Amino acid sequence: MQIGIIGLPYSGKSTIFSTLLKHKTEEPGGKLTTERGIVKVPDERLDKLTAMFNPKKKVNATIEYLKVPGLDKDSSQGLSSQFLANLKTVDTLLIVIRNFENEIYPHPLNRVDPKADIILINSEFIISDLAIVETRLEKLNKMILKMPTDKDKKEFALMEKLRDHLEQERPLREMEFSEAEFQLLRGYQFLSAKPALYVLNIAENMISEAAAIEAGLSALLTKNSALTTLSAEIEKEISDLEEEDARVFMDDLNISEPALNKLIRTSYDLMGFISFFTVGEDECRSWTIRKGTNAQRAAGVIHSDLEKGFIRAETVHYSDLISHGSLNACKDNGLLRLEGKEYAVKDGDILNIRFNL
Ligand SMILES: Nc1nc2c(ncn2[C@@H]2O[C@H](COP(=O)(O)OP(=O)(O)OP(=O)(O)O)[C@@H](O)[C@H]2O)c(=O)[nH]1
Ligand SMILES: [Mg+2]
Repeated sequence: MQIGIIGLPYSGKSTIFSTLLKHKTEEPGGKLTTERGIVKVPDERLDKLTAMFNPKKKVNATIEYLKVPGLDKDSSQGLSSQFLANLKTVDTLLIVIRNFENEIYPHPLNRVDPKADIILINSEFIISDLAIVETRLEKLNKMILKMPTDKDKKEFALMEKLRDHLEQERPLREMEFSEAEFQLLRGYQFLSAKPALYVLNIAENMISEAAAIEAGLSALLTKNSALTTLSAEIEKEISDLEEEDARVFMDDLNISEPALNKLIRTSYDLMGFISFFTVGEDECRSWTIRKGTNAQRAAGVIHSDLEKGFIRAETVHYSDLISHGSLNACKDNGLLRLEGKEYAVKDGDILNIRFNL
């Protein structure tokens, strides 16, 4: 599961990426290669569990981010094939939108207008998707004329539906698809169908206005998209400081945690992920599953043997454990359940898998 970081030139992609990874950034306008990095998903619950069980190791869930350069303001040529190829493996887009002035590195269109940038980027994707759909419709049309099949006719009808939607300048991510349609569309990698997290990169002196700015853009949000605000420069400063100094710095700015934490959690949610935990003296750990995953499959995320030999999942919810103070107290109060294979694991469940090989 990967998130691709994209955005217009000088929007702050490298600053955000390198801060996510706590590395130094390259010069603006620099390297045109993609870079990838694994980032821990911050989770206060895991911190509390770690304090309770005092294990040797704490292991956070992770997300992989990919910085994908090459989204240019000059769209006369369309999106570059390199850019499109780089986005192939990406499930979700993190779109950096600029909302700061910087005379040395000006916006490519010499403007600070987040609304216009969101529309511009979406229309690039819509145009690119529309070209794919039209090519496919032509091809299907020929195939159906030669030899009509149900399969091709179905796909033709679906492609027409996509074309109508795209022609209204709407991204595909807001459409509902059946499972069969979804499978049919998978191979096409439509950009406007990927879930999108807009990250508004605002000037350092504007963070107190963040909520108002977000509200002003909320009308642009569709299904499968979200918006979060940060100042890349501030986030970079926080990450460069020792924990103690960072605390003081954040207190001064009246912020309770780095905005990057929220960004990471929001991208996790947008991808449809939830976490369950395992706890013990050796290790407290957060695991990633899709919403709706059953207990047996969730066991397989830990180890394939646990899935194969699955018997039951001893389950207690994080909030019950915290409110009762210990696993034993949960047991005494009937809060430690034995769940079977088909149990849909909930966000915040603590599991202990009983298995037999
Ligand atoms: N004032 C201000 N400057 C910023 C902010 N974020 C980034 N910058 C500056 O803007 C310039 C471009 O930032 P980058 O992170 O390199 O942007 P980029 O999107 O990676 O740029 P390219 O890779 O060249 O397309 C750098 O000089 C940053 O220091 C911000 O929040 N406020
Ligand atoms: Mg860059």
